Amino acid sequence: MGIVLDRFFPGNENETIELQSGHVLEPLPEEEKKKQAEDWKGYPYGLVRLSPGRWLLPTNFKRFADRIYGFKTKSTDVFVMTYPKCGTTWTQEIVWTMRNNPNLDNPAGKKFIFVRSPFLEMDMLFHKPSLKMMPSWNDPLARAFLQLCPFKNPLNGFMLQMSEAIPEPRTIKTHLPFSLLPPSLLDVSKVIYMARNPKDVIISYHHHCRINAMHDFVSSFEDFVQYFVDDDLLYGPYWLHLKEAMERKDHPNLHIVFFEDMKTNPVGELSRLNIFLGTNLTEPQLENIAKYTSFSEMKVRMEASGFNEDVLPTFKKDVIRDEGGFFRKGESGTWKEKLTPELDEKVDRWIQEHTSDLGVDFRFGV
Ligand code: PPS
Repeated sequence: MGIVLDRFFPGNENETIELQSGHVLEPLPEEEKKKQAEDWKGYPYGLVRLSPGRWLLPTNFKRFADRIYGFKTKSTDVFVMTYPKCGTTWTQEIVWTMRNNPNLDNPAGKKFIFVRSPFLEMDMLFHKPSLKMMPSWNDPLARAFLQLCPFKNPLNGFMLQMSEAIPEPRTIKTHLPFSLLPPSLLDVSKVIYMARNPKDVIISYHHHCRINAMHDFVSSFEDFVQYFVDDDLLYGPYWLHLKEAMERKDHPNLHIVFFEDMKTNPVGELSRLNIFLGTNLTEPQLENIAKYTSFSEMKVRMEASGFNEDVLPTFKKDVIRDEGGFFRKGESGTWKEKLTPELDEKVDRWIQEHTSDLGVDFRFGV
């Protein structure tokens, strides 16, 4: 038996509704809808756009938007927030480990990451009738749901209810921007925002949208870059996502970290996190955690536990076999292998237009 989370049709695709966040959720124009349907096979119920911001999200977002906006946060919560592919999973593992497994001897550390650290809005992504989130009740996520939410209906938001139910201190993952999250988020809880240079984000996001049937991107790499610079990818616009974080950068409950800095100086970045989180870990503990959460160790550990195949059943095994899985390269600068001079110029122009005034100094890898 499997749980099919998308059985609820997300409603009339063509309706315009106002959300509690103040955004107006609208259908895409017909022309754009047609192109999306040709290039993306993972969005059978389509996508919606939210104004202001032009945020692009699955139609299913409207089922969860107000509940996410009204999500009751706690003072012990840490939200790990990023635009997709900026290193969320890495940061989640670091934060969870620093707070719950500082000596690397907690058996709970072996549990699948989403059981320990849920993905707040994940339910909206299960929007393809053929996708079964849980292959069986033996699945670790399904078992965790039964334990944590015994009388709850998973169809009302499987991950959302897990996010509510997990014990404190909660470490919660989200790709949503500040404006779609509870307005008091930073006053109540801590947020770690991870940013990554957009050129590497494009490469990683393209790979993700090809391996993951939730997106199922079937067009060319050139088209994907165009989607990015047009701000037409899920969770975009990238620059506005980053801008909303940068505008709050002086808030004491916000910690901004760059993928590239974490890569070049993990122990230094963990020391900064140690202060932000108030975890009081020793230098040797931080060094051990940096090693434990390095790309090579996380890849081996998580792939051995079936991360690509069993636990994320929406991943396409044939593409993974040929092109690598979720843990692709974990490096900075791999865009140089893939962006042609023309595409690179296009992205440079986009960076110049949109991000040069944000006060961020991207490092593009050596
Ligand atoms: S997702 O699907 O949006 O939540 O992806 P996200 O976790 O944000 O980002 C995935 C990229 O992060 C890389 N990764 C790591 N890099 C370095 N060290 C560690 N430990 C690590 N873990 C994950 C992952 O490989 C993706 O980047 P690419 O460039 O594709 O390899």
